[in-house]
Amino acid sequence: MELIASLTSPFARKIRVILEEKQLPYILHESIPWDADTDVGNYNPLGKVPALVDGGKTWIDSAVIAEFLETKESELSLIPKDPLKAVEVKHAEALADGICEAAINIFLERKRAPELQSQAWIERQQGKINNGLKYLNDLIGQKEFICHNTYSLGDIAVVCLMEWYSFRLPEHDWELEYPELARYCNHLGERVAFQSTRPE
Ligand SMILES: N[C@@H](CCC(=O)N[C@@H](CS)C(=O)NCC(=O)O)C(=O)O
Repeated sequence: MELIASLTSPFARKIRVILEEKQLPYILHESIPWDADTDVGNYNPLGKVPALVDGGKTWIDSAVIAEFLETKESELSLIPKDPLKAVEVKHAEALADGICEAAINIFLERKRAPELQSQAWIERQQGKINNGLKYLNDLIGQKEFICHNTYSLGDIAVVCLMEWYSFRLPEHDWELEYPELARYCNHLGERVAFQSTRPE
């Protein structure tokens, strides 16, 4: 398998963590979608990472790729076989990914020339982040894992989100505001798959 990814993308990191956790061999094809000479468009018409090539077929979107990887033989299952439990895990993933999209919107907006930046847009995105983080913090509470007392794709999505948020928007001291979420992320972040994929 060949994974088209940039090393800082939180969505691509989800897939790198899954591949490590499932011990599935792959080739990392590094490509930064924002670079002028990026080749991401050869793999994804939307010009986004991640994309995954396997057996002549190319898959796009981290949620789709995560589901595809579940079809591969591995001792570790990250999406439950039970349909309702699977939806609950994907719900947690969608929540984390949605918060991540809002955070990326702020990150990109801040890269624009100051006179072009919209404070109203930034505040709108920050509202989604704050509501989402409070929801996650309450959902996780004292638990070790977000769903069903079992490590899953939902946990991977949340840790990739929070570590990206700390990495790119460090001015928000969320660990103080959301202590349950912080405890949970710090604990899970010790797993080798997170350590070996952490952006510098
Ligand atoms: N829903 C997509 C989002 C992927 C995404 O937004 N990737 C960003 C990098 S973090 C990207 O490639 N952006 C380039 C662009 O939007 O043109 C997924 O989960 O894979």
